[in-house]
Amino acid sequence: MSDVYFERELETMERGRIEALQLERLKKILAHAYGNNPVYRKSFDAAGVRPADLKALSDIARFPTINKTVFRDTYPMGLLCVDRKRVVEMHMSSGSTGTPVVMPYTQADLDQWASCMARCYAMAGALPSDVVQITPSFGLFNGGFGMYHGARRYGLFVVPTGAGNTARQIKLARDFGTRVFTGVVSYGIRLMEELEASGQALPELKYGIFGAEAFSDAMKKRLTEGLGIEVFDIYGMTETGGVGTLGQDCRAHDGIHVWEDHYLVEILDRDTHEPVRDGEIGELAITALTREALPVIRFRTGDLSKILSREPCACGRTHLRLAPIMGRVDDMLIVKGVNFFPSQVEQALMSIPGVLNNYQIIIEEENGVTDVRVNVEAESGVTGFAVEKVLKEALGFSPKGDVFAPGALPRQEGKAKRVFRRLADGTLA
Ligand code: DLL
Repeated sequence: MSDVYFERELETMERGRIEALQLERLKKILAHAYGNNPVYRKSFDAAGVRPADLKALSDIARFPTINKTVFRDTYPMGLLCVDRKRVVEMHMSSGSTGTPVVMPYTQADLDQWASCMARCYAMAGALPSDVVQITPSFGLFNGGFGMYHGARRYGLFVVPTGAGNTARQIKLARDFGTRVFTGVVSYGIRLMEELEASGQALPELKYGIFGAEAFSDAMKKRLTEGLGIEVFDIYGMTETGGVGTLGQDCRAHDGIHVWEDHYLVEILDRDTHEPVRDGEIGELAITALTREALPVIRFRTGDLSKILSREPCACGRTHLRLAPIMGRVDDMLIVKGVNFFPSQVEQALMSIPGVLNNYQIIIEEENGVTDVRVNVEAESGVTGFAVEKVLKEALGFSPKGDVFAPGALPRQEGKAKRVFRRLADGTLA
């Protein structure tokens, strides 16, 4: 397969060289965090480890893990590892609990972000001077600016629309000949629906880069076919430095390549937090090897995945591949003794002909028993009974299924909210 690269040599390094580079960088970053931040120093001291104890990559397991709580407890910048005067930008996610997570950047961090993101554009097949339309919002959310920094680095022509106003997005895509469309997954769906409803097409459009939300294979297929483009699953988060820092799938669509020269990947057992073997599902933990202002060390992301392969890929890249994110550790629902993830509900719903793309999973208590109701938009002819049958086969129990007319269920700007709880007064939260 012929492929486009942004940093060919680094993206195709043989595994021995990747691991040697990781070890060298890991030693440096542990010393940097320990030497320059009291929160890290205290936590290493409490675990009885020093940066100098790390002799091999596997020794990372001796160091303490962190999670979002540390960010929240040290708000706004208690994890900073450089002089405050060197910080040039910040991004922030408020998450579902509303307590913010802040990521500060030095100029070198912005350059690192731009390079990771530029690799993602190249990996999708984009060429310098292609037109890219950036629809995640520009602001505290890292999506808009990250895609912007990377596009400038790669030399794309940026149409920075930001979020919303789909009719205008379509007009601009036509007027400027957008070849690469970027967005959160639910915005890709919105674009597809609006094009279908208005009978328009975007003949210049070739690539869609979507992420920030769980992305079932069935939804990828719908977007690929509905938009008539090649669809990519891009991954990243505030804590690792934003969209694209962790990687994306390539044109072989055989897992998400993680930029291993910049990040060390571990998959941990969800309960014990001990590393698991390749191929086993667990919580993804990330150590940032090349970030200055706030390098995360063994950050438990809350995302569930598994390592698919460390072998070279058909695209020529050698960086390991992760399974698409299956859901978040705390997203797992337990109803009638059955554990399942919202992404399984999506996968099942999208397999039903006539079922549309907008749905809600509602957890409700009736007489002290937890139950689940799935609301979905569908074309006429699809019955609640048919939906329940498919859900029963997929999940192993029967949630209630209610069918709504196209456009009847609420939609959110930005990341879609899919799971709701019914409060005592009947409203959804
Ligand atoms: O969502 C970064 C991003 C922006 C990625 C635009 C892709 C496109 P946060 O708001 O900090 O950052 O949310 C990070 O979103 O831990 C995952 O749970 C989820 N997430 C991000 N990308 C994917 C993906 C951005 N490709 C959190 N598939 C992460 C599934 C994803 N979940």
